[in-house]
Amino acid sequence: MERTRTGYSKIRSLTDYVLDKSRQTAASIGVCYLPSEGLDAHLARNKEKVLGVVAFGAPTPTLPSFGVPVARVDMPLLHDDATFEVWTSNTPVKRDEEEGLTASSNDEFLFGCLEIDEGVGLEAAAFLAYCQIFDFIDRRGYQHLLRVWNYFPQITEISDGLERYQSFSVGRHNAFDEKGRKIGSTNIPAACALGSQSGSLVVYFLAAKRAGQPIENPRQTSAYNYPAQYGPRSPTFSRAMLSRNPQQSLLLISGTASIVGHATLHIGNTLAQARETFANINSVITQAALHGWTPSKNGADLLLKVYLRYLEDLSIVKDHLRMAFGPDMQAIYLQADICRPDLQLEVEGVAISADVASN
Ligand code: 3EB
Repeated sequence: MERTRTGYSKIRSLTDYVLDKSRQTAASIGVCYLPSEGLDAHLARNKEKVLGVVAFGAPTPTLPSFGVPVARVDMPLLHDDATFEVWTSNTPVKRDEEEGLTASSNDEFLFGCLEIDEGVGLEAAAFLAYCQIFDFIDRRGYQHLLRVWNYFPQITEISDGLERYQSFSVGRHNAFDEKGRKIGSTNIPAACALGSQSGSLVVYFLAAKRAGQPIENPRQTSAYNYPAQYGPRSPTFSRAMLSRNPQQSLLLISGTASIVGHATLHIGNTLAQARETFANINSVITQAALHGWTPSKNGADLLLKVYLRYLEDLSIVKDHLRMAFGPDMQAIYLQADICRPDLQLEVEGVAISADVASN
C-alpha cells in the first residue's frame, strides 16, 4: 500500500515537473492599454520584452524612438488624448525589419506592423501589404497569421465606383490567393478594418509558429461567404482566433457589429446595435468555449476596443458594455468610421487566460 502510494506520488510529481518545465520555457504574450502617463514607466520596466506599441490619438501622438515596432493610428479617443496598446513577451524578443515592415518575436509569436503608401491606390496598397506580410512570416517560420488590424481614412467613400472598404477587401483577398491561401485551403485570421482620420494604410498583426483555431459565429454568415452585394471579393477574416499554448490561451476577437446573417440590423438605433453586437461577441465566446476556451468571471480577461461613429453615443454604449461583459473588463473608446455606412459601432478585442493577463 505504502509503496503504491509513493509510486503514485512520484509519478504525479514527475508529471507536475514536466508541466512546470513546459510552462517555464513556453513563450507567452500580454497586452495592455495605457494612457500617455503610464507609457514610459511600462516601457522602461519591460524594455527588451516589448513586442510592439500601437499609438491611438489625434493628432497622432509622437513617441520617443526606442527601437520597437510602433504603429500610429490617427483616431480620436473619446476619453483621453492618447492611448497606447502595448504588446509584451515574457521573454526577451528578437527585432527584425524589412522594407518598412518592423517586427519583434519570441519563440511562439511575432508582432509586426507596416504602413503602405496609398499612392498606388488602396486596392494595390492592400494587396502589397498582405503579400509583404505573408512573405515575411513564411520566411521566418511564423506562417500562421492569427490576427490583423487594418486602418485607413475615408473607409466608406466611393472611389472609382467602389466603396473604399470594398477596394481594400479586393486587394486583401487577391493577396490571400496570390500567396497560396485560398479560402477553404487555409486558416483565415481574425481581423478588423476601421476608418482613421488621415494617413496611409496602417496594418499591424500577430502571427505564430503554431496554428490557431479560427472561430465562426452561428448567428452570422462567415464574412468570406458574404454575397457579392458587399463587394466583388469577400472580406478574408474569421470571427475570432483561439490560440492555445502550454502557458496561456488567447482569444482574438474580430471587429464585431450589429450584423445577423449578412444584414445590418437596427439601422439608426445605436443602443439596439450595441446590444446586437454584444450578443454576437457572446456567441463567439460560446463557440470558443466549445474549442477549450475558459472565460473568466466578470470579464476580468477582456480588453475591448469600442469604435463609435458618433461621439454622443459614448455614455449609453459604455453603460451597456459593462452590463454585458462584467465590471472587470477593460475598454477604450475611439471615434471611427465603421466600414458599412449603416453601422454605428464596432467592438473588437482580446481575452487572455487569467494566469497571464497583462504584464
Ligand atoms: C462585419 O462583420 C463588420 O474586413 O477585416 C469586421 C471585422 C468587419 C473585420 C475586415 C470587417 C472586417 O462584416 C466589418
